[in-house]
Amino acid sequence: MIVFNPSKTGPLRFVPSFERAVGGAELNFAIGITRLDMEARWISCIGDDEFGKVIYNFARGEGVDVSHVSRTPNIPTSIYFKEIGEDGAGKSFYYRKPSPLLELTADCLDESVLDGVDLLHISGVYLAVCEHNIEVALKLVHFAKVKNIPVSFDPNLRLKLWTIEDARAAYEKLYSSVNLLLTGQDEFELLFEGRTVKGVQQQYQIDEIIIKKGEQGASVYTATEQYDRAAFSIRAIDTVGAGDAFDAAYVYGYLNGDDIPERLRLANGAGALVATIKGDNEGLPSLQELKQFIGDEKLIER
Ligand code: ADP
Ligand code: KDG
Repeated sequence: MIVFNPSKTGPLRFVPSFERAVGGAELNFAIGITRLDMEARWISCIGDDEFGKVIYNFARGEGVDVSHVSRTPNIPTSIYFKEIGEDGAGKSFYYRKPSPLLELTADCLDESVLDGVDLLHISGVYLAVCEHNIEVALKLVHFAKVKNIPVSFDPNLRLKLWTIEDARAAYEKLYSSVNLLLTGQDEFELLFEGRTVKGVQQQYQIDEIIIKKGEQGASVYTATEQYDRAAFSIRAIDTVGAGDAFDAAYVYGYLNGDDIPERLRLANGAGALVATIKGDNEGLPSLQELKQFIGDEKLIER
């Protein structure tokens, strides 16, 4: 999506100007991965219009494989305006119906889309956008299972896009295929209505449930262990995208063979860095920036 970042904080009706940038949970995640020197392929459909060109070129410039991003002349590229509070918390105002994703159906994909892929990541925002997207996601998950590729899923619940009941019904179809469930604490409570993490994990046999807790850090639950890690201390400017950054760094660590405490450290670091900069993905760190921030490498400023 195109995101319009406000020139000042506070209610959108008092914001006179915006800066055009690029956002979208899935692309943020893909960029998070490429900044950490791993390869990412983004599957999507955007408008064949000026904003679509901005997104396409931006993704390509970040080194994301866009060979499976199609462009349609029939539906405009989606946009959203962001409101930012004094504490850095964001509100979204969407202009995305209809979505170009209407033209990306399950028939457009065959197994080769996952050739050379080590992990499939799905964001729940995608599922909210068009009814047939769950069918597309299930087809991809099927390909992933055939190829023995792990699946990570972030529900990224957006109640401005659909109801909690519709979200629950769609996500329910995925949980038992998910290896890593990366979710916010409030989101987990809303989705699972008071059920325990252990209970959810056992029911769907999810290898790891990762709970993101904003400035409180994050926790990971496996079948036998629980790991907790505090957040890094920062001044939050714009927290939108912190969750995607966290996911990308966690998945990076997972694929790199790092243990869970190390993955949590990397992920908390990436989430914090994104929250310190205005924009959904501008703050996504390179590997070196991340290592400097979490204290593994010395930072030479001048
Ligand atoms: P989501 O957007 O998925 O709900 P969070 O807001 O929980 O995600 O943020 C994801 C991660 O980013 C957190 O678990 C934490 O590591 C980091 N983070 C977010 N906000 C802050 C903050 N104010 N201070 C430090 N770290 C933060
Ligand atoms: O996670 C960040 C996303 O929320 C943002 O980039 C825009 O994908 C987006 C959405 O639909 O909210």
